[in-house]
Amino acid sequence: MDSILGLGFLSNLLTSSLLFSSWIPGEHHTACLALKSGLNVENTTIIDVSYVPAGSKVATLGTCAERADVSVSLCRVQFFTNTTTTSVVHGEAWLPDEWYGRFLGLGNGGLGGCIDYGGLDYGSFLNFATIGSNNGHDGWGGAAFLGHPEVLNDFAFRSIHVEAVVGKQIVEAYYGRPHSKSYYMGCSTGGRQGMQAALKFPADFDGILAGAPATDFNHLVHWTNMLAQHVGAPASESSPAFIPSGLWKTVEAEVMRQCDGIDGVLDGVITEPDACDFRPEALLCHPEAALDTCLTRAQVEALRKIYSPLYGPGNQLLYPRFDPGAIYIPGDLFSGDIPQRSKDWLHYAVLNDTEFDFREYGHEHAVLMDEINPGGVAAFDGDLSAFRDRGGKFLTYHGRIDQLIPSGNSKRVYDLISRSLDMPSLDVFYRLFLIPGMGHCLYGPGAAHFGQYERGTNAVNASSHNILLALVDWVEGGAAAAPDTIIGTAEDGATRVHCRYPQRSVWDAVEGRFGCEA
Ligand SMILES: *[C@@H]1O[C@H](CO)[C@@H](O)[C@H](O)[C@H]1NC(C)=O
Ligand SMILES: *[C@@H]1O[C@H](CO)[C@@H](O)[C@H](O)[C@H]1NC(C)=O
Ligand SMILES: *[C@@H]1O[C@H](CO)[C@@H](O)[C@H](O)[C@H]1NC(C)=O
Ligand SMILES: *[C@@H]1O[C@H](CO)[C@@H](O)[C@H](O)[C@H]1NC(C)=O
Ligand SMILES: [Ca+2]
Repeated sequence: MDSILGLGFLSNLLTSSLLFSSWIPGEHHTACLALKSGLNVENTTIIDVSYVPAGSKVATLGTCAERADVSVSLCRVQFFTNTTTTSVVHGEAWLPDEWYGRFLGLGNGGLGGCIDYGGLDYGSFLNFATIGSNNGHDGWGGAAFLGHPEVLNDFAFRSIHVEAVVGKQIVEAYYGRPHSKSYYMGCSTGGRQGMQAALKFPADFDGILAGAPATDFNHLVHWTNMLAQHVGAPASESSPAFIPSGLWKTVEAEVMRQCDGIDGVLDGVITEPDACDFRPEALLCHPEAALDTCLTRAQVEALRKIYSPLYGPGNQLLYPRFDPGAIYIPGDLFSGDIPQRSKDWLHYAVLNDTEFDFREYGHEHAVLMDEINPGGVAAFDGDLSAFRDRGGKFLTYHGRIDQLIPSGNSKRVYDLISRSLDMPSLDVFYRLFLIPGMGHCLYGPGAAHFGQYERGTNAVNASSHNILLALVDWVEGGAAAAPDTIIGTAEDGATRVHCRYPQRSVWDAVEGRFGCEA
């Protein structure tokens, strides 16, 4: 059994004592279908219950994906919960035959609206009873928020709480006993939801895995809009500052030329982007330069702003800078228009004016977003004392070439919590792993696979290489099992140790690899 989930002493303990080894074939099936009439959860309607054999593809709820993979045999419960008279959360519980007693809630992405089916498959594969929801509305966009403040509340803080409250009851009804420990996993908006859960409902989860959290959400939206504006959005055709996508390749190569070697290795990965003092003027056109590989003064000026932190008029920091090394995403920050998620947020949640013209956008809108803070979405609050005092464990990670949420924000959040709780080191309950060479939540030239998101990546079975399993070890094994490092695996199979902030990742020329230094 422990080869399936190489968790060392903990998994041995749990697999031997808690597995439903006494169930005979077919019994899962019968118990599953019995839930159709046997579930009675407040405000909740069961849509369907079905037993799904390993290796199936199933139709999904909602419009985000057509079909989903099911890797292990499980009981699937689809439901909706009325959170108020004007709002409803749709969700699914995937209850694997082979259950180790653990509960796992899942987050969402962007402004969605989309049940994380990849996460349901991954969680149930790792023997968690796994619950995902649609965040209170369907699809990737934010139109559902307009005129529906309770739908906004589901998105801002409530849907994950519904997963915990409703999901735990479904789990108990099916397996005939309550879960042992509860976990949460999400990235981006899912990271913000994890932070929100720890702040607002500190008893919901014993362990939270929150990737690239979109915390200080309103300022993140403002930063997104200002970066787009630096290159001329939303009317970039007429802007001398616009940088065409082809020229971004030149910029990225120049960033690497200036900063790749700072960490001692020319490997296409900038270990510490904050040590990179990128000078865009190196690309300024001079008479001999080829015009498609050099920049005008206006373009250089735009880059200078992009690679600087965003300050308000009173010189207060609003958001950290774009990480040098982060790679251009077509259709996003620098494509010449305001990204759709930002438009939706302003149109449907903040201004309630679908005609708003982004040529009018400015700092006053940041002030307005701060004032309204729809649903308390910001989740920028360092007081995690209730979560800590319950014994909760929080793991977070952030790719250092994140193109959508700068990794500096996770350092800033660490420092905010540290100040708020008066704890110079948060190691006893909160650990941040910074991942060199990883983009937003996953992928990149670095060692970007460490079990953070989905199946199908290398080395998912060992807690040394899998941050979700590392969280389980920490919650269930206590301080001695806290993760000091996480080993990531790159596309080519090479591995690298990732360090917890504020430790630094340092090249060891003797060993020929990176290690961590306090
Ligand atoms: C949920 O709301 C719908 C629509 O308002 C209503 O028909 C249904 O009875 C409610 N269900 C529960 C379980 O409260
Ligand atoms: C059930 O719905 C009522 C009324 O809409 C609400 O006040 C209550 O909090 C809901 N309970 C749960 C568990 O969501
Ligand atoms: C827009 O609507 C939301 C609720 O859906 C509300 O919180 C916000 O204050 C409204 N914005 C303005 C500018 O009135
Ligand atoms: C992980 O476990 C699965 C299922 O037991 C197995 O197929 C796979 O080979 C294992 N992977 C590793 C890296 O051990
Ligand atoms: Ca390097």
